[in-house]
Amino acid sequence: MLWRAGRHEFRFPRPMLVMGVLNVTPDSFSDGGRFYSVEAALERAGQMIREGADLLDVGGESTRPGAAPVPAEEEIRRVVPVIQQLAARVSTPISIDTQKPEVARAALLAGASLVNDIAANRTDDAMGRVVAEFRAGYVAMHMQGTPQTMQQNPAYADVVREVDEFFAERLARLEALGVRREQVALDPGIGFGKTLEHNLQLLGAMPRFARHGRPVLLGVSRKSFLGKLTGAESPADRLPGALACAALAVRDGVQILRVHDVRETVAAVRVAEAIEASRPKQ
Ligand code: HH2
Repeated sequence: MLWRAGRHEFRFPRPMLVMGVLNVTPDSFSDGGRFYSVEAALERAGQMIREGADLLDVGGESTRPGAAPVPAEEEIRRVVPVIQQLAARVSTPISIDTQKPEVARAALLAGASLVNDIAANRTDDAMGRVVAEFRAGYVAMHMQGTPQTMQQNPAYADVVREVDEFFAERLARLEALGVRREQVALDPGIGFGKTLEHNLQLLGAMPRFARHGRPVLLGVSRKSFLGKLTGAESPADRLPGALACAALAVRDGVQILRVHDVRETVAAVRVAEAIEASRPKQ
């Protein structure tokens, strides 16, 4: 299986791709304000690359439940200088974490290679057209509702089936817009319009999503469901829970992990991969 993102390509099977989170925001739930200046963001990016990040995911708008929306001009003002500087200095593929086609376009022009879209459920086609035009990589994430409303009362008849159908529907729609399947990765969107039970059902069903023949991305890093399970109130204390998910993701054939804690995640997945490789073939 091949995943193309601009001039980059990834062939699977291969070791887990680790995507390091670079939030250039004042208010992200676990690291808001820490990497808000261009200098701090570049420093953090360099650190994540040294720790083994395969991709960098630059975001200028927090998507935590209830976060205030950011106008496109402000989001562009936050992310474009960071992406320009990064693209000039590193060969690591850069992802833009945005819901807005105009931000995606500005970021791709600045040197990003893929778009990480938490709002892939939208009904207008503008984002798909931008991705097609730039031949960018694309992460289609499932979300019920919007960050402003998503945790009010998430409800599904069968969350796994609905997410799985969403993937099939999105792949078809994107293809109709000129986005090739090989550009797309799929993400069930843990915590985006989901209760603890929904998150666990999705995590227990990860192998099912392989049927689409596309890489699957998982983002659990520091999320509140880990706090609910372990009692870890502070996001930074949720790392052990996230590492348990990372190891199981290796077993379940997940291809990409989106994480804040790159060094620890890389170590955990390398151990899990070594064990997986030594498993007797059935
Ligand atoms: N989670 C967050 C943001 N973007 N993108 C994908 N594809 N999958 C995810 O699970 C995902 C995501 C939330 O985490 P974070 O960026 O740390 O927080 P915030 O949205 O508050 O900036």
